Amino acid sequence: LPTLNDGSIAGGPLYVKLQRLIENAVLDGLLKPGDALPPERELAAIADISRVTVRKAVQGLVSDGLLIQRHGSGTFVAPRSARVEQSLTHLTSFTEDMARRGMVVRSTWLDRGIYVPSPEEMVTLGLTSGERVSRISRLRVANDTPMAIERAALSVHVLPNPELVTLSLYAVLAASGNRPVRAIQRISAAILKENDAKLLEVPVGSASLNIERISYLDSGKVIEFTRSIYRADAYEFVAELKLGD
Ligand code: 16G
Repeated sequence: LPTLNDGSIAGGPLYVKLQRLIENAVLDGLLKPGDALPPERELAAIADISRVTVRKAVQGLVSDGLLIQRHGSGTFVAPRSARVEQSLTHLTSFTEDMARRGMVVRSTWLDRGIYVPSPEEMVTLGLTSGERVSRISRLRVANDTPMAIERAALSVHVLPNPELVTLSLYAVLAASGNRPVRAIQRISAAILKENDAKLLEVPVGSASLNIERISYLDSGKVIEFTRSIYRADAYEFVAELKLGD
């Protein structure tokens, strides 16, 4: 691994830099699935950072599913799944998720406009009467594979012009100080019907993971109500579980 101070990794906290370094090493094939990570004290010496920082970086990558820890024998690069894995512990956007894996993101627009809200949108987004919604519906594609159909609804006060979203919705929200910081996500299984199956380029009757995300600002204000249909053969969700009290 190169050192953290050689300028090859952009700024940010040291543990994040170390995470990028390890992620890049995996992307570039320097570290392969099943490979052991050097011990904590060695990583600390190589990167010239404290063991506490190394531990924080490694634990983050374990929660993300990139690394696995085996008690007594160390930390390893997780076996690569045939599916794209999304962590259930971090609030990230599709663009960020794919970019982190070195995948090229593209979207096909299905719909983009301002509408009279449905009763469900009114309640979920907490709209006042007469308030409109911006809806953006996209087929999300990574490395030329259609991954998901995503239909997002936001108050026009949050997104006055849906045409502004070209690549990333969250980037547009961040620019106006509306990037959500918390979300509730529900995932359920479903079977794809004709139209959706066609868009996702899988046979009718294939399985999908249907996800509903309601995301919030720090103030508790609802920002986004999004329904997504993910291809079950292309995507899986990973969460680290801890014994609670
Ligand atoms: C993710 C979110 C979706 C959000 C989108 C923004 C899930 C299930 N959904 O796909 O709610 O609107 O990211 O992505 O993770 P963007 O910033 O790339 O447009």
